[in-house]
Amino acid sequence: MKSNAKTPEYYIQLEDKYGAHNYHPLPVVLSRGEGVFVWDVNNKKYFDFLSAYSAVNQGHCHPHILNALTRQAKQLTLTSRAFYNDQLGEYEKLITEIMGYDKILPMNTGVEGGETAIKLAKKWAYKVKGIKANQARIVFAKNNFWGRTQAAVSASTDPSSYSDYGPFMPGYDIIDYNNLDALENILKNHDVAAFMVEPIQGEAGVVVPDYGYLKGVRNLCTKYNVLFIADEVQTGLCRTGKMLCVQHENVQPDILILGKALSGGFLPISAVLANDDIMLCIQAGEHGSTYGGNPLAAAVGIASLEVLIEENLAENAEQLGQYLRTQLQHINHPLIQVVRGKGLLNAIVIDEKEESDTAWKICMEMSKNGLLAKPTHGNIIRFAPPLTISKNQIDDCLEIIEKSFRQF
Ligand code: IF1
Repeated sequence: MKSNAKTPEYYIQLEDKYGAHNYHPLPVVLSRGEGVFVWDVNNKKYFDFLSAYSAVNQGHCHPHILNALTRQAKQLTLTSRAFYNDQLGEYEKLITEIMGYDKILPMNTGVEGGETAIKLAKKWAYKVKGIKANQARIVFAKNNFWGRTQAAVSASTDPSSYSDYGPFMPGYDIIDYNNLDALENILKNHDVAAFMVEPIQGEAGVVVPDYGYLKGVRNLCTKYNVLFIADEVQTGLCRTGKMLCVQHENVQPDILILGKALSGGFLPISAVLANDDIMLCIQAGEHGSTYGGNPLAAAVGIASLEVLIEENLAENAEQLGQYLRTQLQHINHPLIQVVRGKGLLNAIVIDEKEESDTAWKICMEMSKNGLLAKPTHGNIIRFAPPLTISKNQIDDCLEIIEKSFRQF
């Protein structure tokens, strides 16, 4: 049966009846995507201003990645790491050269990247730094978000993420984001193995730290012999106008976590990168994953990285991001309190309380007008289109956004 023979309500009810209720989606049922656009089951066309939380930086169904996927899918998809395959090494060589690290450890989801980074930091802490057994501590920033596992929600300060999931992972410390004094204070404890931080806090509402924060983090971590783990799952891969967000301050974290756009939306692919002195602390049999580093993912990863570079997506994100923010700031509307972001990772803060449903209602209005965005908290709307978007398309989007605010 053709999918458009059924109504959106049909699909919404199916998910509602048979799926867990762990999400509250906008009532739009999508069935097709191409570039910056998605279409619903009624063939209504939308600009995608979420990009699957920055997983689709290269645009939906990018032909170069699709080609790599189908070519490799017919050849060999999964071997497990019990054997070598002819794709993984090529991918490892490419990504380490691009990112500037000796080695990569391939995983699948972003949260597994975070888990892996922390395990790696702990190994290093015991084997190299000389922390006593089971004493290693990991420091996080308030309002961090790195996924849904027990270890990740143990680091969360958001009750909707952690409530009723205890007991929690021990050995964590939480400090204020964008506060170097707080960081220095806690790093004085010799048991601290690592500070794990997002260069821009995504889920917190696209919170951009002061310029100099990342350099300060780098310097303090070096001074106190603590590993700097950068969670670039959302900010990485050209989203903020550079290949990596930390490159805005020219710093290199000790451990880098990537995910999301590493596949341009085709597969869950994540990666942890580090130099040999750290990465080789994990030996054979001490960490792994059935799907991590599979040949299909490796082929898709190569193609996804190629698109980012060949299409100059960092530069496009930087230029169009500046333009988008400037134009958004020109929309004179009493509800628009702040426009902030970097590159094409942006947010509008609505002049309302966090519990309000204004942001949701504005997203509904924009959806009617052909643009999909999702609120984060009740009063923040994220604007993160695919990085392949053109200036003309941004202008069309600005028209939709302005109109939606006026109609509201
Ligand atoms: C959900 C937000 C985005 C992440 C950072 C690791 C991960 C994420 C910086 C884990 C995941 C997600 C997951 C998605 C919603 C989402 C999100 F709304 F929470 F804030 F992107 F903006 N580090 N982010 O942002 O990656 O395991 O999911 O592959 O509902 O959990 P994952």
